Amino acid sequence: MSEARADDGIPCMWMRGGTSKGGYFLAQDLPADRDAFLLRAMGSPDARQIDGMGGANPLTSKVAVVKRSAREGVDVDYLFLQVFVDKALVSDGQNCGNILAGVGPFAIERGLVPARDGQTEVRIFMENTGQVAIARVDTPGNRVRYAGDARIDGVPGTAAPVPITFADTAGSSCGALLPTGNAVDVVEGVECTLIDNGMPCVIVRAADLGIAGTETPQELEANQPLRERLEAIRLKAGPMMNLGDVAQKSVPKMTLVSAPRAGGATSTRTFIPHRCHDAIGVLGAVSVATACLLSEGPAAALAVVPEGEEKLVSVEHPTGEMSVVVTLQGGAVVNAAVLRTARKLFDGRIFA
Ligand code: NQM
Repeated sequence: MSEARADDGIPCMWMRGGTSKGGYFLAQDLPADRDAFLLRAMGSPDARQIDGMGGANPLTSKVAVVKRSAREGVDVDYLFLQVFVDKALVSDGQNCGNILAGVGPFAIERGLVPARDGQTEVRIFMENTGQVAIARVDTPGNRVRYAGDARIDGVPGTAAPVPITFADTAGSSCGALLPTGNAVDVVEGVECTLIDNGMPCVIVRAADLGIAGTETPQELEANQPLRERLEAIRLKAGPMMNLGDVAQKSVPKMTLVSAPRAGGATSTRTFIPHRCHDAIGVLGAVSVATACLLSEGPAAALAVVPEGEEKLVSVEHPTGEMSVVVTLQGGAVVNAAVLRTARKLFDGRIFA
């Protein structure tokens, strides 16, 4: 923490990471009143975030705090912070695999990791959940390149690929992949899978809540009885997942699954937890993909998954799909890989 005065501004890079967007800071640059500073910087609490940089959606009100790592075999430590839009709350209670996509480029740009000529591997310790992710960043001529041919659903155009690999994400926040020990629990009369393979998620069949699973996020957000039902399930599921009282937390996420419609493994609509995601979170998708591989449960029953110890599980979402490549050992997912892209939008000082 620095003694920097907020009215002098603080160095910050604004980046798109995957399908999310937010401010990237070096840990040393943040002031002692970090959370108050970030709330002012984003313009929270306010539904429009009119007096700050936030985009009036949880997906665009995010922060990465990055520092050189003291851990062996790790380049940088990354702490993800969710700045709530309409509450005066900054939470480190979840990780974010989309914002993670910008951490490698940011770390190289800030000189925390030397760029190689070609591609640079950045090993990132995710402080929120205690695992390591490996990101590969395009660095021709020892400089980060953002332009490229990779396309991810939910983002227009193309950009340089940032492939990311995760290992050992099971039980990241809940202590176990299936924190209740069951693949199926009945919560509020609805069959659910309570799962955490990087992101705590409650997976329910869309049809069990009276929806098709093809609705737009706007239609689902306008469905007040559905939202109340989902929140009632979530509040019960939180303690069952070892997350305690989740009334003020952004986990668990609520994923409604239905049969795939575009050749994928499953089709999803995800509340994160009170807004409906236009796509799906990265680690959320890893958790849903893992649920598809269980022999029981709402996701597994409807899923179409390929054979083999290494599988591409395509998780369909409202704006396309997210491909998760999972590696199994003895039936358990030991490794997951996703393709993301990131883009530097702005580098300067932020005033709050
Ligand atoms: O699950 C949204 C996002 C996320 C989180 C959310 C994420 C992840 O799309 O790893 O990426 O679920 O809050 O950025």
